[in-house]
Amino acid sequence: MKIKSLNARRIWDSRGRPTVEVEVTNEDGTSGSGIAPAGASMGTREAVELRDGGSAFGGRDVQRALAGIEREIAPLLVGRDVSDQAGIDAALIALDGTPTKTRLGGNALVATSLAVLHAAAAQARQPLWQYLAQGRTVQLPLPQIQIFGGGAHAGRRVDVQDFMVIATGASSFAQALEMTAEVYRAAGEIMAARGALAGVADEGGWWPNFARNEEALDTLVQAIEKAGYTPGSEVAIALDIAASEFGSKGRYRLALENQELDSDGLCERLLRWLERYPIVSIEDPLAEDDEAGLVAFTRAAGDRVQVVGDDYLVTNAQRVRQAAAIGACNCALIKPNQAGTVTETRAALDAARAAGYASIVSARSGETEDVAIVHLATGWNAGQLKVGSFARSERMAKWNEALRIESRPGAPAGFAGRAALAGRAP
Ligand code: 2PG
Ligand code: MG
Repeated sequence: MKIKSLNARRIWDSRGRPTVEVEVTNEDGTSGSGIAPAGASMGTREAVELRDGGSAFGGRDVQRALAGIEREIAPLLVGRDVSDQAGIDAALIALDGTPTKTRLGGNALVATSLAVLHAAAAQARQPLWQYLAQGRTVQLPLPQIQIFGGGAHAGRRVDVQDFMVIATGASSFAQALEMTAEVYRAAGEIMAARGALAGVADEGGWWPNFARNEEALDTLVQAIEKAGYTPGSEVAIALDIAASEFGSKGRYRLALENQELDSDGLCERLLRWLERYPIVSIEDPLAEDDEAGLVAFTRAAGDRVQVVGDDYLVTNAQRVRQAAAIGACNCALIKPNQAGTVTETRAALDAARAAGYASIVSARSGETEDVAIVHLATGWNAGQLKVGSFARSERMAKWNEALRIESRPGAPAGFAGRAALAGRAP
């Protein structure tokens, strides 16, 4: 089926910032749209967002990205076979011509690539996850869901970025959400009782009014217990340290504790947390430039817990292969806009799989009502999904979409559950 037209427009994301939406219409009238999300804590090697600069909207307008789509991308894609995702993505990469998509913008490319994918599924008259599964047996992913936001998503109120839970005891996606809803509510009640409730951070997690990073972990355990679950075996903790945000060149500054640690010191601190708390997954434990630290941490903890690479791997197949060769991380975070196209995103996932890594398809801190990542996680059988917290509709739209996928006739073959985690859960 040929692409008949391609249109782009500026819409607004969950932080009220401009972003790019692309709509692809096929010759038979079916269509699909894709929206670029936006990170706040970004890896330096990610596909680059094209923003206008200047004073309007804090320099974040996307008129240049839209102009590139209209003038260059649309003429290139109109008339092409919409189901040739690999060919279209290769043409987009060649048209941009830069290693990190600086000319046309990773935001323009990812919105286009996702729109093409959606339009291909629409003309095949299949839900996206099913179109991607291509008849293979797939499962709903295990969700990691934020309870407290921190780091760059909460004005750096605490150093650690994401304090999340994983419902390790759940046997369906629906049950995982039920359990998480109770923990989220309990955490809010605990904060309210302490007089510490102050709204939510960028991804909907409770604002982290804590005196120490450990206090957030203690509160998380209390919330799990208050919700009636056994920490670890029923509901466990996942962290995104996002260490690149507070450290580089082997020096880490924990502002909350007013401490500076070297790479070994941060490793030791995190290993102590692994002993004291029921943590099953830890993302970016060291900064993206601290490869030796990531290897050392993975060697020390990778058999017990999932060690996730985000800023360090940036959804790049080549970087995943390099990491696997030296033993850094055992799980890859998969974000389409870090790569820039659907095909490159899939290649990173395939590289993770080939290395024996687990994988987590992930949203960004700046999101919209777009639910594509839920379909990617399910249809590609990624095993895990990270979307932010259990509040705000840009997050809930995704959790709710997973419930629709799980409950409709012809649903995937069950739920990945705790078996999707790398490392051995406690
Ligand atoms: C991350 C993401 C999502 P951001 O670091 O994993 O939490 O944040 O989109 O700001 O990079
Ligand atoms: Mg991260």
